[in-house]
Amino acid sequence: MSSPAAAPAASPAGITGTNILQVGPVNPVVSAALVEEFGATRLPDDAPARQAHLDEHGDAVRVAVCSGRFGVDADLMARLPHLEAVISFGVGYDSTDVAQAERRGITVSNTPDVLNDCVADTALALYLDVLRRTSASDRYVRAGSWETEGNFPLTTRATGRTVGILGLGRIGQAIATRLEGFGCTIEYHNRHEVEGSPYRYRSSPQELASSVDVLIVAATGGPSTRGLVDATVLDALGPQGHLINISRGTVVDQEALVDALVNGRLAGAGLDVFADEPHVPQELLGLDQVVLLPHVASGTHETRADMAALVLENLRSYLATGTLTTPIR
Ligand code: 8YV
Repeated sequence: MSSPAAAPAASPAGITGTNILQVGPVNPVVSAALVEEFGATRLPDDAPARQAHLDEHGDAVRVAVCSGRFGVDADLMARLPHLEAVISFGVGYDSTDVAQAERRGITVSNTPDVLNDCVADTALALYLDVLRRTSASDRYVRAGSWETEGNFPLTTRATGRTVGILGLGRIGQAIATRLEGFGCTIEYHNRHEVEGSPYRYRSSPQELASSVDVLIVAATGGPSTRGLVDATVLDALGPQGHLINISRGTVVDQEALVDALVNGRLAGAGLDVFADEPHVPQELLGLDQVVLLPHVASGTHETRADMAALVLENLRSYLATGTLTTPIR
């Protein structure tokens, strides 16, 4: 005979059950804990069921747990009048309406630092792949072209390049450190010059792009960086230049990027993120000089476990003390 499920323990702040809302799919360890440890409810994905759920439970919700992909957007936040905290899985939180949260005194957390290494590793994987064409070479062998066509065309040296980092935060810094191992000269542009940084600061994305071989986008997503890499920046990078993006698709004007790649005004690109995921512009699929990844930068067993642990640590901390461990900053 199975034993009855234990009732979720009430927290000191009295937050439990329908006071905690899961928004969208989240990491399986997090969603299992939300149900088993906290008795949380999940917002249905289907629009009518979602409306009905919000009509019935919206008033009760005090904490929302979401992800960088499916956050608490403006409409949803407006339906949760007693929301106090948003706990988001991922370092990026551009899917949550932070401006409304600030106005209403709603506290928001993300999962910084634990993913720096894996995201930086992915940036380097794209860097090497785009310059040395490893994915394209692999396709060449698999297609039997080595036997029929002969040697693969020459590629571009990856060691000793000048590389621009757009956004020298924690992830940008981890990328720069790795590139130093490749003898690269690092330059950067950031909202503010980083005090004590050994790298040369450039005052705009365009100025940075015009002085480097490869531009790596590591800036935070959201309204303040939307379209930061536009046609002007891409043209400054030029026909010998390469672009890597491991941040958010919205930071780059995707239409301008596709146009520059298709028309040879940019040498190549390595992209882990897109403007409208999981949709990837059709024009990019046939371009051998472009490496396309399905937003996997933090996607290792180890890092996702660390991110899940940090989400749950934030939730437990909020329930016990009313404060988050890693509020956004
Ligand atoms: C996650 C990410 O895949 O942390 C981020 O900002 O983009 C990725 O690590 C994503 O947030 C999952 O929702």
